[in-house]
Amino acid sequence: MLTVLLASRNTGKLREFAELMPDVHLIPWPQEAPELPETGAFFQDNALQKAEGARAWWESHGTEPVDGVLADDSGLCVDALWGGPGVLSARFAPDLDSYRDKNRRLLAMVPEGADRHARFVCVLAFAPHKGESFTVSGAVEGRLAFELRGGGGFGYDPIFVPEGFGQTFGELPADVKHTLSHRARACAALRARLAAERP
Ligand code: ITT
Repeated sequence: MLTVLLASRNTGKLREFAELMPDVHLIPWPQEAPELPETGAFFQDNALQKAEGARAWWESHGTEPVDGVLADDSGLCVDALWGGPGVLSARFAPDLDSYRDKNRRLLAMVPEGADRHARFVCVLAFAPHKGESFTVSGAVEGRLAFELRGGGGFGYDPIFVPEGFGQTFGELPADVKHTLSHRARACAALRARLAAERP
């Protein structure tokens, strides 16, 4: 079984990775570990920065050997907001504490009658114990709902309706989200890449 350090403090992501990769032994990023900087302009830069930063820290502080370190940089890209909040999704509306309020703010920023197309994007970076890091990605197209719907998922799930569905990710069961989400698609690409490298 592959043992992977998951360089994320986002509990929503942690839960999803555990569900999406039940055959991988995932070690959560320890509480006492430092905050991982993400200063890049693109999802890919930030994912690599987090994975490699975590690998460097684990080399001197790790409590068990790992096959590699996984980091996820993701976000919601809204066409009517020129792709925002995008790479800044975790830092959108820092004056608001709850995602309920952040989601309301985001919806209020979209002008009436505007194109409501949006997509979730996920870039995963994998830094192997030894060797070169690489990234894979996944996306899911959809549109913004007109109000928050559903209490499932996390973050922007209650305002995102994936293409082909009438319900938001907040309303759809997790196992449905996992058949089509940006993170599920990126995980499938990661699995394929790892299988090719470790037949
Ligand atoms: P880590 O860096 O510790 O992993 P983070 O929350 O800072 O956690 P990101 O910088 O990648 O992670 O920010 C991504 C944000 O995009 C996240 O905080 C959510 O608000 C949102 N997001 C990403 N995937 C999502 C999903 O599947 N459902 C809802 N919101 C999502």
